[in-house]
Amino acid sequence: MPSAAALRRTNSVVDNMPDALRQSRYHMKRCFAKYLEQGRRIIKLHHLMEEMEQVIDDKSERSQVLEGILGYILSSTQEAVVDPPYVAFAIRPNPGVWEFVRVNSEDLSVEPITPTDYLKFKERVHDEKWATDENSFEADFGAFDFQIPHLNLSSSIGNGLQFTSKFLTTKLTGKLEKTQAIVDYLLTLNHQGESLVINDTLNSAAKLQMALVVADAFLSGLPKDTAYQNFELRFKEWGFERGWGDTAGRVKETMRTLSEVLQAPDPVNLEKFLSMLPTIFNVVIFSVHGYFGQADVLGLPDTGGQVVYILDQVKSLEAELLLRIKQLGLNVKPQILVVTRLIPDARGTKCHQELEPVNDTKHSHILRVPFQTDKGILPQWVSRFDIYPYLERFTQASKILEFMDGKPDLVIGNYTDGNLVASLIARKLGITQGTIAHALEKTKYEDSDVNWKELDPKYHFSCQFMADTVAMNAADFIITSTYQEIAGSKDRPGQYESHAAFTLPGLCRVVSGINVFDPKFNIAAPGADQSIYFPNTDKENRLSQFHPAIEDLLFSKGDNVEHTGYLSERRKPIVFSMARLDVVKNLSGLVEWYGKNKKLRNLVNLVIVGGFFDPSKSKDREEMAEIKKMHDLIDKYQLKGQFRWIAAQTNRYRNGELYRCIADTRGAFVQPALYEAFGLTVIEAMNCGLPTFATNQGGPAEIIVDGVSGFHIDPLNGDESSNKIADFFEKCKADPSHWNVISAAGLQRINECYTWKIYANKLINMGNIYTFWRQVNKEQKEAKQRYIQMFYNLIFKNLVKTVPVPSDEPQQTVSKQ
Ligand code: UDP
Ligand code: LCN
Repeated sequence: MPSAAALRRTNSVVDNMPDALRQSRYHMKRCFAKYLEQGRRIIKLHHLMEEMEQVIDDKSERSQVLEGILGYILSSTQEAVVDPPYVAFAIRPNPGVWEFVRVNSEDLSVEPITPTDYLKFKERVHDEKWATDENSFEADFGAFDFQIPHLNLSSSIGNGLQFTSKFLTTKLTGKLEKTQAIVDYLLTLNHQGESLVINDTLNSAAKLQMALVVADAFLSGLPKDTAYQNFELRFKEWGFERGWGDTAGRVKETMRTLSEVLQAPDPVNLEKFLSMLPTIFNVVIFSVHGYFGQADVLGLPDTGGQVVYILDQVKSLEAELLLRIKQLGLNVKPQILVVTRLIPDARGTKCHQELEPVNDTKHSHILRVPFQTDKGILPQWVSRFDIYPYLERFTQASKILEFMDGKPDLVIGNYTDGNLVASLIARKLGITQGTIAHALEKTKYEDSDVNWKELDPKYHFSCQFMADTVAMNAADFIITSTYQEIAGSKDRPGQYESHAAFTLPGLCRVVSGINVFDPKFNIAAPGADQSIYFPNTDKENRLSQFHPAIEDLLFSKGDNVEHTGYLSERRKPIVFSMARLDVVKNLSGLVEWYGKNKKLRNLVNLVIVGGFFDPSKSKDREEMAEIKKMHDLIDKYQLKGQFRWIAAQTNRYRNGELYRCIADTRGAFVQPALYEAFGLTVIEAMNCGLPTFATNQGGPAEIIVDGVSGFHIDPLNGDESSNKIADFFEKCKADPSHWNVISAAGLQRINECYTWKIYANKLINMGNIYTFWRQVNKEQKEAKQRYIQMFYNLIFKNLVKTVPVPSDEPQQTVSKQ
């Protein structure tokens, strides 16, 4: 396809479109006539192209038309809406950047239109009356952001922290008085009412600046490792409180950084100084729907990587907080509370226990709060899609405060439900809020916004999209695992980007939902616990106690409750995959690719972990269908002797060793998902030294550098993908060192970018810097909060009433995708 270089007069697609259409006028008129044939409708790019191919059936004529600007414009088009005589186009030349036009099919004239007009085009397909009603409800969250600076380069999206520091710098630059905001902020820092850093004696920038000069001269005369206690009293007299550092050397460094900021603010020193401050001690993390537990929960509905992520996050966060607090010279214990749902009907898990310490931590706990209905405590699990009626009551700040010594400093939500609850608590307590989506549902279902009425009875997307929009607007900062989660890739819009402008016809037109150029977006990728997932070559730490069980799991002959199928040639390398047995994870796709590809079957065995083999054991409709499909594929491709199917595994330590045993066979990990938001299994496998092939749809495309630290595969092109895997093994057969090269490059990639240490450091820096930003930006934040509150009360709460509260009958589940 032609590139943006094809654009002529300006960079705007809209400006170039009239010329482009004029050049191919004859063909274009026929194409537009074809588009109009079926009347009003929404058309996706591949259909636009297919219909064009039908009209211009001569290949060389078609490629002539598609060369140059028109081809570029069409390849950047996400969708079009036909509303005779017009066709409206939504064009996305770059991640996060959209242009909308309408083309009159009669004379091919082109007019730019606003996002609002484009949404109206879409609505007319579904609900004309509402679309044309001048008083239909419109939500415009962007209207409150006029003072907030935005990035404008697609490549800068997700670098919010750096940009915020730059913007703050401009606010503080000028006369010394401009830095008073820093002094005012420092005066608010305290731990349980005890002042930190400075006290009222230093209540102006001038006084603080002077005191820093005196302190610096004094510290220069001390050995670097002198403990703070040795000069604490003198510092107190000058107006300094604890929190600058544990030794003279560290205090001096922090003070110097502040002095430089006061003298002439610059973003690097400002970010460094704010990150050094004692801001965060107590953190509350919400992960509401459950099952949230430390054992025996993986494999239960809705319970996947989010639980793994949070447990690892808590451990790394506590370790980082302990280190920082020590370095600040404070004798304070951090506290982290994961608040989740207490489920009386716990199905053999500990999810009915109110309080549980988090393993391998000293100060972190899981607090479980039950869902209340008018009849009392709700005993059973409810799907995350049906969770909305319980969330407001769940938001009991008092319960949390009971367990914490004082107010939390930071609240972090996870997934729609946790993020909404976090927003409500943060507002109530006036504290900093971060959100993590893990996965937003909106992009997973085509046209899920305009089709909300059909989907609502099953998924309650109206509640979900509104809750997500409320939370992402209320949040002080948003943590994402990848760039693509925010702004997608060249061809595919990001998960957040899909909330920029969307519409639920008959209910609400969101003309500005979220701006992906907002500096609140930050990428902080998770890691995998490296005490569990480490390379197979690390012989000393291998968990050999699991080897007999793993030997049985992989190679024993007979079927049992844990495994079915067998591997007759155990010398062959193993291609391995592990996931929940959801449609979107596409494990059955991998089995089919393998079944079809003779070359691959000759080279390797296939082992997958996921779900159950017995459909009657599953409660989930989609999982049942996948189980059946797997059995059919085993028969169809006669996989006995080459394929082992192992049921879902819940022991992480054994799973770690399992990955390594697969690496011992010089095998590979394959993640074939149709779409994957991030993909923890990808980094687990890479940590264990397994060469990894992962979907190019979503996060894994960013984790792996194709051909260097692993490989990308196209889940929609099974033949190409299975050949790519086969080629790898063929190459390894000819040159065994190839396997080592890819394995080592995978590990290098992990250690450079995907560790929990890197994550925790970034997260606490975000907590510190956005807490300051909140204070500086107070008035505007309050105005926006009022709007969000109104939206929550007038729209969201009414939608919640449409979600049924279950009786005692067993519930139907819908699987997480
Ligand atoms: N997992 C597991 N047993 C299974 C399937 C998955 O322990 O049978 C773990 C896997 O190791 C990973 C998590 O569940 O830690 C899945 O996370 P991922 O991000 O890959 O997908 P999600 O389930 O969150 O969509
Ligand atoms: C949810 C998902 O769907 C995965 O892609 C992520 O890896 C997981 O959460 C952890 O963030």
